[in-house]
Amino acid sequence: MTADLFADQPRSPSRQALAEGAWVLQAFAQDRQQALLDEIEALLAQAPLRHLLTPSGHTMSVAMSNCGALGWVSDARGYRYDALDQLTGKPWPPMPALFERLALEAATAAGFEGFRPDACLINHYVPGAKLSLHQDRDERDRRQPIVSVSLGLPAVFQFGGLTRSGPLQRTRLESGDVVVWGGPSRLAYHGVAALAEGEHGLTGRCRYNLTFRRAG
Ligand code: MD3
Ligand code: FE
Repeated sequence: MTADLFADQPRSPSRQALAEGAWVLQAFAQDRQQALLDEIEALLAQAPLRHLLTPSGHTMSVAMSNCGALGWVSDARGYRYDALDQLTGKPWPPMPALFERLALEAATAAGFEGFRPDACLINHYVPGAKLSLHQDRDERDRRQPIVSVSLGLPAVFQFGGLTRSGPLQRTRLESGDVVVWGGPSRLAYHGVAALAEGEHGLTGRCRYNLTFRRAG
């Protein structure tokens, strides 16, 4: 067995400012990774991963699903939040208590009080999958932060300013890292570079990202 088939070495939690209002909480979810992955597996059995169409008709390379009262969806009609999963015709599965707790704790650690997410987008990346530079602007209350949790293979996160053409900062996000975006960074452009080939001890050849939002 090679070293990269083992789970990551323990890392000590630390908080690092990425920009004003944006914090990387390194290893914040480290001790909950397997429990989070178990929940993800159960959620995806109820609301399977699927590749959504962008409004311009392209298929996204990242596969997605949701849990919580609202789910983020994209199709020819545009981007929006919807209470129903089009694939199953049913509401999205409820958000696990473990997810709600983690999102609240991470937001609090970054200085945002009382974060109660009603939407959790589950993103699934395999090597080559990427998320082009974009803003998250489909949520009603932009005073609420966004919390994102990385699991599995590492990703290079690209973080820009309030215009698409500004310089990009690049940060490597590893399994167990949590990022909180709020305040002046809430509408910053961001994306994820094409996932590199690899094998992770907990997820195999993929990365999950959980994105918690107050959408409604
Ligand atoms: C920066 N997902 O689903 S959230 C997304 O790794 C998305 O899958 C990323 O971007 C991923 O929309 C992680 C990162 C994120 C979310 C909101 C932000 C970064 C942000 C809002 C402002 C600035
Ligand atoms: Fe985003």
